[in-house]
Amino acid sequence: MSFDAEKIIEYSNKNPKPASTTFAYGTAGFRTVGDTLGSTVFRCGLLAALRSQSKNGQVIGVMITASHNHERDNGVKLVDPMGEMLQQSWEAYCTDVANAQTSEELVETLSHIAQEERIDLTIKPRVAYARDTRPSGPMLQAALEDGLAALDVEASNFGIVTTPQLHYFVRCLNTQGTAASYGEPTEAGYNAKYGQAFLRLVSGRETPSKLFIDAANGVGAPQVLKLAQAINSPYFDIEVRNSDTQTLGKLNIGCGADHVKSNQRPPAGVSLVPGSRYCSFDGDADRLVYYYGDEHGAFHLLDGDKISTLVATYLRDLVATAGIEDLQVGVVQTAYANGNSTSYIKDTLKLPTVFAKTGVKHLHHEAEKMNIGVYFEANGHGTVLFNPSAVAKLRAVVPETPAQADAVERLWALRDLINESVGDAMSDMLLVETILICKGWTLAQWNEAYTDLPSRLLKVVVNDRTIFKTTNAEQTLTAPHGLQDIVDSLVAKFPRGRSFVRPSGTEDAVRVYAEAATRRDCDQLAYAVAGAVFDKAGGRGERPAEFL
Ligand code: 16G
Ligand code: MG
Repeated sequence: MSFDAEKIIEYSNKNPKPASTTFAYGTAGFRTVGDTLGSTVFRCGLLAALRSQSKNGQVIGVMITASHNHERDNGVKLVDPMGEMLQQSWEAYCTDVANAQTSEELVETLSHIAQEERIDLTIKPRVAYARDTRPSGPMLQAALEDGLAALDVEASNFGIVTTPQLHYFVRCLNTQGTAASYGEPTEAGYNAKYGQAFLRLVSGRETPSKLFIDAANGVGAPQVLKLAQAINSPYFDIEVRNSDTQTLGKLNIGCGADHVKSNQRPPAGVSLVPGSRYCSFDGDADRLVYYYGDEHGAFHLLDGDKISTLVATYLRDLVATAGIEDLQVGVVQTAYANGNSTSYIKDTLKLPTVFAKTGVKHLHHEAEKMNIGVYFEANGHGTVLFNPSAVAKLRAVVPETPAQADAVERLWALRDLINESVGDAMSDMLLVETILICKGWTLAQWNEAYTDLPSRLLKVVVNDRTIFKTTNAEQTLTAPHGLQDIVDSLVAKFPRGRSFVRPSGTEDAVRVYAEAATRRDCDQLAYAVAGAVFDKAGGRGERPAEFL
């Protein structure tokens, strides 16, 4: 059995590759100007079909989104059968397929992959797909559908949903009717599963005040309204801001989780009232940050690190109350985690913590190694994983007291509340709300756990970012030669100083992170390191301004 080459070529000729562009499957798939992505998305349809066949006909997901990026951009990524990110060894295939220059070369590349992976091409491929609200979405969806038609895929279109919802649907489809059944693969099924788990956990407690949600003018807006409708309870009293998905030019502009985290200020359209509660999603609703304003007008951000410490503390305490021995809660962070959050986890919570490289797939794999792995990036992207040994231990408990029974029941309910397939702003928000309701905490009380060290993130544009190589979870540069020594000598000048340099996986730039005991020291360190990168490694455009 081989491909119907003629059919692939016919469809491929309808979706020609722009000759001069090279595409790369980066941290979160392909991402660039939406109008140039037609051939790439078409080809992802073909590759998703092969991936499905290589997984014995299980459903593979394809999501068309560029998350927090500008509306003119778009992107595409593949989702593996359990709702996790595409296995890394296949990323190179994606890049190869996207860059085949002609339709004939494309068929050759596909045949090569089929041989390499020993794929049984007689298996019926199955693919589930969705997109966000971007204007290039319909055009790219049509390109994807061409790819699916070219290989006779059994396809399910989930319409306009959040990225984590698509991950959830894929996992549901592949576990239906098994012991690992994850839920109904529909929007209503998603809302019922997470909504019911939430109500199980909070019923009987005091109802919280209204939560204002900044939906970045993206797909999270309509979806969170549907979730609220399904929950239909004063425990989830929300008001959605930045919910305009119709007007061009609004998506992620001046709003959304990335804007709030990067600029450390509230989004457009939201003026903070002391005592009120706020959170932001990003454009595809897989990131979440909370924030509030105090009576002195100061802005306080509760980012992914704060979410992770809140969740880890809650889980640790429940495990202790449940009296389950050898069930360890651990935390996975990236180098971007604020230094004080890491100290808090180690020294106060006394929980194990490890660093992973940036990007959900890296954190996810580290978290899988823990009994209960809590993973969050500082930018608000993350979730919790219960590995099979944790589930077995939970199942084996025979509670002796009502308190123990309650803790065990709550751990089960939490597992239902959490989208284990991938970080999910809506599910994470319900998790945070649950913990705050159960503790009776305000955002200010949550914020008391530790105080962030001042930090600064800068971007340096260089001639060639591929010359930057890192090790030690991206905290140490191994190339360009000598640059790490300079960073080390700068860091040594500042109390509690820490800084690292890494090439971005999503943009043509190098990122510089710095933190130190004071705002002034932190900024001096950040600009000194950025200046060194610019001078020693081919900086382009304007040299990062010295901090005065
Ligand atoms: C992508 C990643 C995000 C990461 C960011 C880093 C996923 C789904 N998304 O958005 O987790 O923080 O890239 O971007 O993995 P950078 O490499 O440009 O700094
Ligand atoms: Mg996102």
